[in-house]
Amino acid sequence: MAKAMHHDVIVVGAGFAGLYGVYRLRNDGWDVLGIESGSDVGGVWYHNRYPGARCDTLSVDYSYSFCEELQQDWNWSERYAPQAEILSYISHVADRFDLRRNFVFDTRVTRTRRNDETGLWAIETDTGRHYTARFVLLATGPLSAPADPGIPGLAEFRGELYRTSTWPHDPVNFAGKRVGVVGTGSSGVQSIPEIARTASHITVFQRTPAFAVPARNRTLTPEELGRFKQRYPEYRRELRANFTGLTMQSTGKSAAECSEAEQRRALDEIFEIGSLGIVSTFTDVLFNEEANAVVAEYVRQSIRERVKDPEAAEKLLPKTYPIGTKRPCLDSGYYEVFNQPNARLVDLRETPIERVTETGIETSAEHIDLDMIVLATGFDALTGAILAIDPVNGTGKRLSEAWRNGPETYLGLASAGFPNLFLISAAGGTSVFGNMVTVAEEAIDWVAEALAWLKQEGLDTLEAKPDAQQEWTRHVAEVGNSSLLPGTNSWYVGANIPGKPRSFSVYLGGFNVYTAKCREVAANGYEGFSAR
Ligand code: N01
Repeated sequence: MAKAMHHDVIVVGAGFAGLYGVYRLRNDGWDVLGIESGSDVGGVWYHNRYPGARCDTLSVDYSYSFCEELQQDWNWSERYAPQAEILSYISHVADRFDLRRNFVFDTRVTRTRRNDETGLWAIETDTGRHYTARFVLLATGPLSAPADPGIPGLAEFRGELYRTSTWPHDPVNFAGKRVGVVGTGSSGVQSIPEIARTASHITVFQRTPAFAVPARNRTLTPEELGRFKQRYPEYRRELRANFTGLTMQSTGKSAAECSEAEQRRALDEIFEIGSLGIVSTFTDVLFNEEANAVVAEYVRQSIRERVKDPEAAEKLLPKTYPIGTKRPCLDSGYYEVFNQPNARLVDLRETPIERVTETGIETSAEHIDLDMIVLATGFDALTGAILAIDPVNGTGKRLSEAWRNGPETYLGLASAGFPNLFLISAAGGTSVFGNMVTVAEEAIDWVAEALAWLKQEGLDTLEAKPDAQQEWTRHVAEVGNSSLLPGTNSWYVGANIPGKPRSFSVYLGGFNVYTAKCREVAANGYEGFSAR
């Protein structure tokens, strides 16, 4: 085997988190290498280039805050940025700070094993090149490992087969084609209207209807952007002080504290803005069934109004789970697709898919001929990309074994028994319930400060203590269990992956509370970690 190349720190992933990780740690004087499986920077924004892909949080929020000049110079063109613009932003950041020189691309990490004697992690990759590092940051993304939909016969299909999560770089032409889309989460809801625009026919295979509200996306005027820029640092501080790190719409009251007329007015207002903030209209939407039902029924009514055929509308209504317990979607013309003569909805709860054939999809009721199948079938969320790297500690214990009952972390930043392996935007933190860019910046800054502290103290190892991890994991579960989220089958709890242990492991105590806790731990000499 070729000799391993050594670096102080290895960062896996060149998405928002990995790029900032390399930037920050390099600035701090570490010899850092980033490893990325894609051919360039961007992470999920590099791979998920399906038509209609765009951010469903505000562009001015979903961007780096670490450099005032960067946020002053960059001009977002739309309220919700399309994938191509986000990718060119990420590319601009890589150019501006000359980050590509610290990365190897087209390189997938296949295994990560620690040697306790040397204190080094050995990183194996699919190119045959190997690396060692004392510190490893897994900036692999909570929604980046595609889930296998487990549909029999997929390999037999002779038409064109695409996945939204690994969309080709060359344009895909839908014109004159009979397209079948499987999946109606965010990726399906975003891509279906774009595909329906030019396909000769589209069949949407829906297993569970989504709650989607109109994005009301539009261009940002220079005046609007100017208003943000005038007070960007202050705006960022305000965001960091709230529950998600994102612009939130809320009455600040529980549903019960509002009269019916007030409830209606608040929902109308937020619905008109076009925001996922519809699920934070009242403080208890995710925690109280009655409050939840008010919002859920409001959105269901909006769907009834948008879909002309009452039978199709009925099938599109989400009725089996509380709103927000599967991630809601922002849509741009999704429900209106079902008013088009070239579109059809197949309700898989009535007629499940039996198999894919050479020429289409066979349900329990019929065979549907297709020229193209698009799988918008989701991700092995939160743990999939981390466990794909197969971290093994110095005693030979796999992280997958340590997490056999669900992920256990201390603050979402580290897992006991796996020293110097840092997790970014992972289970146990606010992760997917926060502004993913700010969440990543906070985690990276925390790790960078921890590494600087170790160096200053003449130490080189930081490891979560089992009791601190146990207590934190218990707390995360306790807060989660006070909400409605664990009760729904969703990717949040791993229900979309057969055999995955069911666990709700996102910290729902709030981004502001979480970051304060992380800072407090650091200020108390990395309380709950053993440093040596
Ligand atoms: O995946 P999903 P996604 N047969 O898991 C269905 C983020 N994101 O890629 O619900 C038939 O939400 C599955 O059905 P069911 C965002 O956080 C953000 O859309 O399991 N159907 C579901 O309908 C989002 O939540 C943006 O019954 C099958 C769908 O496929 C997360 O990524 C854009 C099936 C999967 O929906 C994931 O979204 C896109 C099968 N065998 C994504 N297997 C932004 O806007 C699965 N399904 C930033």
